[in-house]
Amino acid sequence: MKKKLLGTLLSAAMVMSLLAGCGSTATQVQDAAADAAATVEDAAADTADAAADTAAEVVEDVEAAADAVEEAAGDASGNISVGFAQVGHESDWRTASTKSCQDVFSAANGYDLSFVDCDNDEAAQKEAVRSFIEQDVDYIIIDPIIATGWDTVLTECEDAGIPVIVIDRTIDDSDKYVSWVGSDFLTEGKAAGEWLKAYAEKQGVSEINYLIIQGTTGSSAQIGRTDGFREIAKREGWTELDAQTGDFTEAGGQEVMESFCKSYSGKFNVVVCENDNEAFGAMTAMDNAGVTYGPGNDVILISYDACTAGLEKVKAGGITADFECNPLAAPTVEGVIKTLESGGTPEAEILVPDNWYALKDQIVDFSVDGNAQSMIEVTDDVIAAQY
Ligand code: GZL
Repeated sequence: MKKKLLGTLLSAAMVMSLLAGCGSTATQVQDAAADAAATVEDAAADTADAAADTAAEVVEDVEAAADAVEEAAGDASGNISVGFAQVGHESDWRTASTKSCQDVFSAANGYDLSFVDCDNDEAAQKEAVRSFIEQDVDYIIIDPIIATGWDTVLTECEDAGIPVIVIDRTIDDSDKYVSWVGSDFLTEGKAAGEWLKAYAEKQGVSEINYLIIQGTTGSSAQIGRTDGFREIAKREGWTELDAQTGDFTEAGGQEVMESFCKSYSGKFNVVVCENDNEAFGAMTAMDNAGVTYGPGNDVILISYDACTAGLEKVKAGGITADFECNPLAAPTVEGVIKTLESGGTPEAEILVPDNWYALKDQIVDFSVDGNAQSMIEVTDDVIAAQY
């Protein structure tokens, strides 16, 4: 293109010199000069456009090369890239779940983990998943803060060809994921209810007036535990005085229990906390309100998770019974990924086992859906081995 511009310039110069040399009028020379200038300007513009096009092509080529290098680097590491959108950091259970995933999906084990703590923010969690799509990770793991609102972003994962594995809580409005690995929350709720029935009979408690401090509203853990316990409560004719969310946090549990102590003073004899951290907060509130709880006291205190600190509260006679939800699902999730890597088809649903805990005198025989249940006596050794 430069040649064209150069040729045009030379041609214009030749015309000017010929006109000047053969006695043309000044007007003729001016007109010719204007024509020549316009011609040169057009040629220069064409040259500039061509240069711009070339530059854009060069930029595209450089970007493509950079992408190729980045992809090659990833492939060269040989590591499997995993994006994990975690609920947040709201509880001891969550801390154990996060550690389990970070321990399993480590570089030493052949993984490049992109971990996002979504701080209990549903929008942030969707954003994290979309960032994993942008990164073009090999797998996406999601612990969904709440059970609904997932089909759009899971469709984007499917369109991007990235398999999704759901851990812990469930997604109830889309099936665009490979596997779910977690606990049976409905059974946890039923187990708490069936245990209470058997324990109340043993203790000679004929009337049950209970309060529930629920988990994060709309999370499958909250839904399952509430529904499971209420199924038994309804069958046994117990009275539910109130149910409010403590959002699975200690502060939330304390705040709700403070309100309950004011509103239902002297009227309740059972408190169900849908995780240990809420129970810790509820204990503080009941202490401050002069309400006694635990074996041999005014209130039967039921909790879920059975984390180490929760079992310590059982041992100390605070929590009466604790219904575990196992947070250590990461090794099972890794098994799903290994199956996929080897071209296999993993199971769609994989349950991790839960146990039920109490002190010796609070262990009773009970069944859930006709299945006899065993309980683990809380001892120092059991506490030391817990998550
Ligand atoms: C249950 C899990 C819950 C725990 C809480 O599987 O999602 O979330 O019970 C945690 O401790 O906050």
